[in-house]
Amino acid sequence: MTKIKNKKDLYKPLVGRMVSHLLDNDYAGCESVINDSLRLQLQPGEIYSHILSAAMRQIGKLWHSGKISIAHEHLATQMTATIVDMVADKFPKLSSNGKIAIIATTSGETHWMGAKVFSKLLELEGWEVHYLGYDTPQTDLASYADSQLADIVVISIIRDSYIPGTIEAIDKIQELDPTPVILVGGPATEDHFELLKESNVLLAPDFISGMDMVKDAFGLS
Ligand code: B12
Repeated sequence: MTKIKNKKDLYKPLVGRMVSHLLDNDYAGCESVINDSLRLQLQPGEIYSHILSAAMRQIGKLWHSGKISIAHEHLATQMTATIVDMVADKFPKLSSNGKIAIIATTSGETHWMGAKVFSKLLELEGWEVHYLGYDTPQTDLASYADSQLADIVVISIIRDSYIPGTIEAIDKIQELDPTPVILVGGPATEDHFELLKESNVLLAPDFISGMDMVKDAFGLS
């Protein structure tokens, strides 16, 4: 029997299969990858981070190197929305913890996958989630959070150019009373860590550490 040295050995073939099924418009194939992940006892955060996001990053590389077209990338992106829901539907959901989360990307940022994935992870942990999708103006995000008495506002940011808009949103949300916890996640947070840290928000480099931070902040196990 082949010995699995570490988890990377588990993830790699699953990612490869996911990429080819996404490019073949093969939902059943994608579901078989998710089912195999469950049999290997991968948790939702691992499937989202190490299988689905990793597959989308590979699709991005293939697109940038001209090996696939924008049409293929768009197909994979659309399929991913369904697969994000499919993963969550395969796991039991905790009962309600009575807390409310608002999740969005700010003005201009159209990369929605990180926000959608995090909304599913919070739902599985018993949160009431208001997932606003992408491209929400800063002022509207703050007033919506106010109207819902949100316990947490999660902002996902992929591109550097949206850092100023994200800081503007943070400032507006921090003027609310009561002030919700704010968590910012996504690749752009790593390059601008020091700047965002000054805003006194939680900064998460990945989905799994983001969920750990949320649990710590609210004393949830
Ligand atoms: C699909 C895609 C699109 C789709 C977006 C649909 C979607 N999925 O949301 C479309 C076609 C719309 C698009 C458009 C563009 N895109 Co695009 N896109 C991608 C692609 C291929 C996948 C994005 C994705 O879904 N990744 C999956 C995510 C979830 O993976 P991840 O970011 O690595 O996630 C990990 C962590 O970052 C973190 N994380 C991520 N989000 C969050 C959120 C929270 C709350 C937390 C806690 C953690 C967290 O956790 C994950 C691991 O645990 C990437 C390639 C890539 N490397 O990601 C390029 C990429 C993001 N795009 C890029 C670019 C440049 C563009 C365009 C400017 C292209 C153009 N010339 O028009 C436009 C900009 C649109 C805009 N106005 O914002 C660049 C961004 C470079 C940069 N840093 O600025 C990338 C990296 C490609 C590249 N290598 O150049 N894109």
